[in-house]
Amino acid sequence: MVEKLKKIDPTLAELIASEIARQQKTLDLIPSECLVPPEVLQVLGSPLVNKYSEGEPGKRYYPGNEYYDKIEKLAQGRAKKVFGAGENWQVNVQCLSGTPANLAVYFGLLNPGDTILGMSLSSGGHLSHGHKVSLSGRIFNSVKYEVGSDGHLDFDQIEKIAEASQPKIIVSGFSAFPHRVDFQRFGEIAKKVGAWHLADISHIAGLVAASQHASPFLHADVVTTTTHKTLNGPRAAIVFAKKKIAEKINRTIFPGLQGGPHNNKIAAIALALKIAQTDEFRTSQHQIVKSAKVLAENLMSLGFKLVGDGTDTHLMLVNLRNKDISGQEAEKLLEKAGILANRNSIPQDKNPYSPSGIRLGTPSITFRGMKEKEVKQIAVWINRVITKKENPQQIREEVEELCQKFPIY
Ligand code: DSN
Repeated sequence: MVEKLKKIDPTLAELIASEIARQQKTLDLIPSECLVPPEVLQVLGSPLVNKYSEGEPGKRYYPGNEYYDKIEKLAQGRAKKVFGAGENWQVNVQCLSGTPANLAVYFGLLNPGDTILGMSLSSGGHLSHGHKVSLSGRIFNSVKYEVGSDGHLDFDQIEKIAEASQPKIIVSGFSAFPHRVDFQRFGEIAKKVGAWHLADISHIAGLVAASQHASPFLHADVVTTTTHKTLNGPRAAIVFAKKKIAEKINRTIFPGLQGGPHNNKIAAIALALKIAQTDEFRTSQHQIVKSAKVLAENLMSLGFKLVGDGTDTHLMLVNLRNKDISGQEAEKLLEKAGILANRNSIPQDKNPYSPSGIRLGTPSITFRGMKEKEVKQIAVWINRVITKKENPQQIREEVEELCQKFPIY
């Protein structure tokens, strides 16, 4: 296969080889990224790519879908099993990714101008939770809540804002929030104001599947998740909805927002969900959280300030305001040292392009086999780059040496 590709398109073959080498030589601390098992990659690149199957299992607009029906049902059944979604839930595995999944929920359940209450970007919310540059904030009226001054969720404030703004949807679940989410409290507030509760568990889906984080299913009306973060599957998404509202969301996904589903991705979701039921997966999720704690503690003992003073998930947010360096500069220097960590807004930041934080996470390095010992070393490297301003090239050599001991495949 590789030899054939080299013949047909040496330029592309070279670029792919270079990217694989880059991944091998780099420490990926971006918390939304993972290291997909080779079998999932195989399924993604299988002949399942060749087919159209608009519609749903048993009700397609194309012939020849006997096996796709079975594959999609397999993915749906496993999704319900892995997340413990009971009889009153329906599942849709056709969404191409997280933002389309959230848009399908809004467009399915709301009318233009209705209010969505979500967390602000600088507090850790996601663009698709009502930010003004996203359709979620352009078509709908977006109201925001912030984390409290301690970096934690302030439910009194959230309840007050919900009562005042009367949203139709309250979004819980975040992109850059390092602590556990109390889905029950969100559910109670949503019920009180007559709103739907959408729990977006994209970041923590793997933790939820492995019981490392409480499940939202008893407290939400809709649960969305991408499948490529801690869940470690293909780049796609799943939408779970209570049966009474599922049809509206399903019809928004197809034919509202999408045409033919990507069958290779649906099969890869099915496989990722099978893997998510193994002891090995559960052990990895446990290690992800353990390693994140160790990284957070070590960084704090080296003088770094963390938003919310630590983590109890897979990610943390470093506040760089006391370090005389912007998030963007830190991101660049770390990249030169072979460490990928993305710049991120932190509370009170105004400009997401030039924020004062960086976001770090442990999923990718954990799936590579790294544990506490390596994580402590990583904290030292981050300190040498950001605080001591050592030559990143020197550190890069040390990083590459460690990476060699932990091959990505
Ligand atoms: N871009 C993803 C993240 O990094 O959290 C969310 O879409």
